[in-house]
Amino acid sequence: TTIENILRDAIANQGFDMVYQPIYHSKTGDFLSAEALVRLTDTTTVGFVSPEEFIPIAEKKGMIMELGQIVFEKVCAFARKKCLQEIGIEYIEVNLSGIQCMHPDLPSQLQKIMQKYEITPGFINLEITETAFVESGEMLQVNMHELRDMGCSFSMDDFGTGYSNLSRMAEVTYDLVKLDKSLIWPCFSEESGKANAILESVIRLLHQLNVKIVAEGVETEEMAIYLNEHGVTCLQGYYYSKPIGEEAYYNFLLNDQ
Ligand code: G
Ligand code: G
Ligand code: NA
Ligand code: MN
Repeated sequence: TTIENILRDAIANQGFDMVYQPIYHSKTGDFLSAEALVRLTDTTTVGFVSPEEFIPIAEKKGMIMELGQIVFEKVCAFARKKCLQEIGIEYIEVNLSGIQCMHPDLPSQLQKIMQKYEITPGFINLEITETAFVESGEMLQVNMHELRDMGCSFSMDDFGTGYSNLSRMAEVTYDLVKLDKSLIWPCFSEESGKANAILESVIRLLHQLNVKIVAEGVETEEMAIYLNEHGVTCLQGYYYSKPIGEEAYYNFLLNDQ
C-alpha cells in the first residue's frame, strides 16, 4: 500500500481527524484562538502519516482541492455543532496549501461550506505559507481579495522560512504573521547574539506593517517571557498545549470561560 492509496481511501471516506492547537495572548495569558491541523492514520498498515508527507502527495496527484474541502467541512461542522462562535473565541485558523490558494474555485468552495454550517467568515482565519505566497501568481491575490471581501482574515504562516521577499509584503494584507520556530529557537542557543538581532528586527518590521505577530514553537517559559517582552502578541507551542482532539479542545474551551 502506498501513501497515495491510503490518501485516496481517506478522501473517499472522509477518513481524517482534525486536531486543534490553542493560541494565547502573550500579555494576559488569555486564550485567543486555535489552529486546525489535519491528521491521517491508517490503522491497518502504516499507522500515522504526517501531513508533511501526504499534503505534497495530495497536491501532486490532484487531490488537494478535495482534501481541503473535507478539512474545511470538518472544521465548520465542529464549530457549528459546538457553537464555537458563541463561546468567546475570536477565530479558527485553517491551513491552505499553495495549490489551493491559487485555485479559481477556492473562494466559492469555502463560501458554500461556511453558508452550509452558518459560519461567519470573520470566524475563519486562513493560513498561507510565506513560500506559497512568494511562489504564487496573481490568482492567489484575486482569491485573497475575494475571501477578504467576504470577511475572512489571513495569516502568513512559517514566516522566515521562505524567501522573505519583503518587497512583496506590501501587495496584500495579512492580519497576522506567524514567526517560524527557526527564527525563534536559535535565540535560545549558545550562539544567540545574531539570532536575537534578526528576531528583534523582524518584530520591529512587522509592528510597522501593523500586523499581529504569533510565535510558533514556544516550548519553554523562558521563550514565552522573552517573546512577550519583545512585543510578540500571540504565542503557540508545546509549552501551552500540543494539538488536541475535538472533544478535548471543546472541554478546554468550556473550562477556560
Ligand atoms: O500538524 P503538523 O506539525 O504535523 O503539521 C505539519 C505540516 O502540515 C505543517 O506545515 C502544517 O501547516 C501542515 N498542515 C497541517 N494541517 C494542514 C491542513 O489541514 N492543510 C494544509 N494545507 N496543511 C496542513
Ligand atoms: O507549519 P505549521 O506552522 O503549520 O506547523 C504546525 C505544526 O507545528 C503542528 O503540526 C504542530 O504539531 C507543530 N508544533 C506546534 N507547536 C510546536 C512546538 O512547540 N514544538 C514543536 N517542535 N512543534 C510544534
Ligand atoms: Na500552519
Ligand atoms: Mn505555521
